[in-house]
Amino acid sequence: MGVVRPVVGSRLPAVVEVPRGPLRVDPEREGPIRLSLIVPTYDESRNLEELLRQLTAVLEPRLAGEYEILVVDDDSPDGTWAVAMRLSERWPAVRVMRRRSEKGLSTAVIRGWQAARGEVLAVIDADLQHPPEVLGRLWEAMRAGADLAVASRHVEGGGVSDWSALRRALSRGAQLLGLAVLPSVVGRVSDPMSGYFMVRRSAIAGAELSPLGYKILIEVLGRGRIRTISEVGYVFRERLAGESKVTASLYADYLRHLVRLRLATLPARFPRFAAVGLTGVGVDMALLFLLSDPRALGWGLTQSKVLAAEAAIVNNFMWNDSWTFRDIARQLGGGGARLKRFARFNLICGMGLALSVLLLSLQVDVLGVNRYLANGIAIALVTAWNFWINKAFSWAPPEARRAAPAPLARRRAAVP
Ligand SMILES: Nc1nc2c(ncn2[C@@H]2O[C@H](COP(=O)(O)OP(=O)(O)OP(=O)(O)O)[C@@H](O)[C@H]2O)c(=O)[nH]1
Ligand SMILES: [Mg+2]
Repeated sequence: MGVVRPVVGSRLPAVVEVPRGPLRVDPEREGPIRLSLIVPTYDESRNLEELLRQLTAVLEPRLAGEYEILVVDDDSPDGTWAVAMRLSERWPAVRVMRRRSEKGLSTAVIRGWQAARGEVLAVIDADLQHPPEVLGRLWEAMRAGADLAVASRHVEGGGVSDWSALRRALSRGAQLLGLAVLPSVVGRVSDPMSGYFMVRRSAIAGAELSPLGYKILIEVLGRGRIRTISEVGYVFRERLAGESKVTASLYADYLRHLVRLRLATLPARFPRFAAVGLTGVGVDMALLFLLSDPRALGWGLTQSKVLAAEAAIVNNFMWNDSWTFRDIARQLGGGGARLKRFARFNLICGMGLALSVLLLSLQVDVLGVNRYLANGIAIALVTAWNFWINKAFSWAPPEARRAAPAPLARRRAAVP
């Protein structure tokens, strides 16, 4: 950890202004402290005193004078912000932000981080479902060098208390969906739905965050520069008091959030790959006309289609090898190596073709989707398949081939 100048003696003002503008955390703050813990609240007045008592009991022995707890309240009708103000007199590390211009859990957390002074930024729910004592282990993980320390329900020592089968299924289903849409983000942690974690300021500073709904951790993983991750098991407890704010519309938000992040984090090569794919469609169409149309050669349709598709595959390979993946193709070499790449590309695109037929009939015959919409979806999915599988197998950088892909930098529960 860098050198930290504690704010000795100077009490931070208890009322914190709401930052405006883009949701971007600054790289540095005046008078830095070591840890800022954000507590987003909406109608949590009955939980706050007990929560703050437990939080300060964990943090004071470790970080006295070098941490802050920032309650970010969205002008709760039950006056949570007023209760927080009163409690800040008893616990000087507590500060309060009362938001009236914006609403929502994720932006509350980011506005809190923007106003915070910590080198490490953290978040915890206010309803005591996240056991405060786990903070000690998260902090140790950060001290040991992690960029991100996540309290997880799905590693050793983790779990959920009394969840119904339906809620468990919904939670796991959301995780699987995330894995399908954004494997390189959601797959980095065992509990991507966790709302209890710490992240190093330097890992997210400067990145414009754009979350939707509840899943702020996915945003941090997707847009931050996170190299090392630690996970610490915890049991998600029952709410102490008050009511859940989870509604069905949050599932729709989650889906939109995933798609938004997917588009924002597409590799720079993808647009080139998609453009090459379009030229392939042109080649395929033109040849199909030339070979099969009665006004041209008038050959059989199947024979013509196979030739047209193969010509398109050759066209696409040439463009991708000399443009989309040019830098990697150079490292891999020409001649026999290029032929091998072509063979792989051909095989993968062939599988893609079979996949698109399957996807089309599944959507049209089983789900009753409009055939043109279904075709559009099938083309999008198969383009993604072709891109990622070819990236991994046809144009894998030489070093990635020699060593098996390094497991994602992750040390689970590495901390006692
Ligand atoms: N500032 C702010 N906080 C919110 C908002 N919605 C929820 N929160 C807080 O975010 C935390 C998590 O919300 P919960 O409703 O407990 O969600 P959950 O823990 O996923 O679901 P439950 O298990 O049903 O409690 C709590 O501390 C809430 O008070 C919001 O719109 N603004
Ligand atoms: Mg809760």
